[in-house]
Order: sequence, then C-alpha cells, then structure tokens
Amino acid sequence: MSDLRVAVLGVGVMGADHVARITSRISGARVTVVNDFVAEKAEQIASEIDGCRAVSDPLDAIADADVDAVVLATPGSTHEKQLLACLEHGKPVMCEKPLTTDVSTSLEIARREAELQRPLIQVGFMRRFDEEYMALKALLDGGELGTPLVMHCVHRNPSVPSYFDSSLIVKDSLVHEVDVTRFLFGEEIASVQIVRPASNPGAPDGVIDPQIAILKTVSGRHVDVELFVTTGVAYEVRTEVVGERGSAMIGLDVGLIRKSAPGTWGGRITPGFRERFGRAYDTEIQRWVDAVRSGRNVDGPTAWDGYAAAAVCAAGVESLDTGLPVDVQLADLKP
Ligand code: ISE
Repeated sequence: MSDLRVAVLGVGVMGADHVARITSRISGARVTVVNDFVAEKAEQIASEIDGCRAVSDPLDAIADADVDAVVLATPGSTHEKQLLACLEHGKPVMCEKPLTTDVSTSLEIARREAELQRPLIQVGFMRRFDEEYMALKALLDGGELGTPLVMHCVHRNPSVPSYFDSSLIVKDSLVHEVDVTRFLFGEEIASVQIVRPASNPGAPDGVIDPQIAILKTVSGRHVDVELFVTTGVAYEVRTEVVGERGSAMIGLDVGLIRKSAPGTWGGRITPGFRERFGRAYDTEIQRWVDAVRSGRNVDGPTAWDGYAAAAVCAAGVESLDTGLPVDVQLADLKP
C-alpha cells in the first residue's frame, strides 16, 4: 500500500513537530504539502523534504490532489473553516485542540460530520496515547480499584506564552483534564467550578494563576485540578484516581534517580509538554495514519469529544468570573 500523503497546516512548534515525526519517526505516511501564514517558514520546511511543496492558501492545501489527509496545527480561530473544507473534500483530518474556539461552532462541525455518516475528524488530545494514561485506563476498566470515586490532578507549566490570559488556562490547559476525565471515567461532566487561590506574585498582571478547577461528572464523581502555569520549575502533570479498593497515580517523573556528593539525590523533570508527551504524540499520529490507511479514518478522540470539551471549558470560563459551579448542557448528538 502506498504512503498516506499528508498536508500539515501550520508549521509552528506543534506543526513542525508533526512534520518531523511523519517524516522520520512513524511509518506509512509522508508530508507532501505544508502551509503556514508565514510563507517563508513553510517554504523552508518544504525545501528540506523530498516531494514536499509549500502551498500558500490553507484551503488550496486541503483541496490539493496530492493530499489524502490533513494535520491541522493552525491557530484555533482558523479551524472551523479548515475543518469544513476537509469535510467538503472528504479528507480525514487530525485537528490539534481546540476543535474550534467556541461551543456553537464546535457543535456545528460535529453535526456536519455526523450528517456525512462517515468519521473524518480526530482531535489531538494526546494524553489518551500516553503509556501511563493508557495503563491507568486499563487498570480502571479492569475493575481492580473497584468503582472510581475521586480524581486529583496537577497540571503545572514552567511558563506560558505572553498572550496567555486567565481564560486560556481553562481553554488551553484544563481542557486536557476535561478530556482525561471523560476518557478515564467514560462519562460526561455535569458541572465545573473554578476557585481562585492567592495568586502567584510572579504571574503576569491580571492573570489568575494558580486556579483550582472542580469538575463533577454526571454520576457524581469528583475531580479536582490544580492548574498552575507560571511555576518557573518544569512541566508537571500528575493524575491520581481513588477508587473503592485503592488508588493509583501517574506522572511522578521517576526516571533515573541519581545520588551524588555532597549527599543529594534527584532526577530530571521534563521541561515541557513536547518532551513529556513526545511518545504519546508519535503513537497518536501513527495510529491515526494506520486508521486512515485502513479506511477507519479515526482512532482516538472524535469531533464529539472536541465539542464536549469545548462545552465544559466554556462553563469553566463562566465560573472563572463568578466562582460558582456552572452546569454543562450538551446537545443531543451522540449516536
Ligand atoms: C498547551 O497548549 C498544551 O497543550 C499543553 O499540554 C498544556 O500543558 C499547556 O498548558 C497548554 O498551554
């Protein structure tokens, strides 16, 4: 079977990473088209890959006859149009989160895909492909912990880009725990509340950091998340599930532990999400390529998952203002 011909739209940090993994770390696919609003960046990347061209209009890149499937790593605000183009051309697409930037357009995309009665959209919630999260999911599904009751999460970034504001901490960071909750517990989130502890004096002016998110699932399970994106330390993502017969925790960064003079010990913490989840991204893209080549098109989070996450995050942003729990209402779409 010939290689899947992929267009990568957006070759900033994430997109360039995907180009590199498709070109040199995974099998069955090659990048034939790249696009970026900074034309020189796309041209530079294209010039380094055999058989790859830069195409200046993202919609032309999607329609290109040399493209079987699309990876979207463009800014979220451009996703709606680009996803609609993928649906129109019947091209499978791996869309980095967010699906779109608001709930109504996310729902519209999920509806349009459902009308086609053919899955085409996968959303890039990469934690589902991380070995530790997969092991935790298997443990929960295997029933060893009994009924899962509570989940405690820590999501710390050493720093975030200068455009980050308080609501982006919900929409860009908490969104991962929203998806993890739905993935691990297999149910929807019924309400979300954001509590503001004392702010980090080192956080940029006006940015509420840290934040504590409290999610309640439809069956009443409790999830709390410490979000702290200006720690200045390293990348720390921990998840602990407490069940009726014990608990399990992942994300302890216990790689090599070194003891050295003068009587200290320690290991290394991953500096950022690309290092922490590098293998998960490889697995995610390999499994997506395999799914597209086999005609299944999607092997992971769907447009519905992208919509559900958007709905929970919108409720979270509302709660950021009031401090009160906000109910999440999902439209009736799921088959
Ligand atoms: C970033 O966009 C990510 O997706 C990271 O996984 C997350 O930890 C970070 O907070 C986000 O800004």
